[in-house]
Amino acid sequence: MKLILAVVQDKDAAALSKKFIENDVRATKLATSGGFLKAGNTTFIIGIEDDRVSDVMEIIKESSHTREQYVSPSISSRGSAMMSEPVKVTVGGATVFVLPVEEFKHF
Ligand code: 2BA
Repeated sequence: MKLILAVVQDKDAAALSKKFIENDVRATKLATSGGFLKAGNTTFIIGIEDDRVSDVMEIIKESSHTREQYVSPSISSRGSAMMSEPVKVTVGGATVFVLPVEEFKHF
């Protein structure tokens, strides 16, 4: 068994949840925030049999879209305001980690 941690954009979370239900993929959804943009995103925790990992990865890939966002680097390292141009970053589709599961129990 594997544990998949998938960080996706909030805009993609509802469609991805729906796909998981349709495909009988059990998942837990967490409201998270990115360390860089400090904006909300969604992290799914999925416990899945080894032979279904590639199917789940494909579902995540299909449902997660790349978007461009602008960040204002407005505070300098000394904490004073700076006038600088917003910086464009490309966010997503999804950031996915696959971990081995030593033991799984469902009581
Ligand atoms: P954030 O940390 O808010 O990052 C949002 C986007 O900002 C990133 O998109 C990337 O394009 C950019 N970015 C992040 N750190 C940067 C830096 N130090 N310098 C320049 N640009 C930077 P994604 O790479 O698609 O990441 C989307 C979200 O996935 C992240 O939101 C974070 O919540 C999560 N994530 C990404 N890599 C991770 C990792 N190695 N470990 C844990 N979470 C990660």
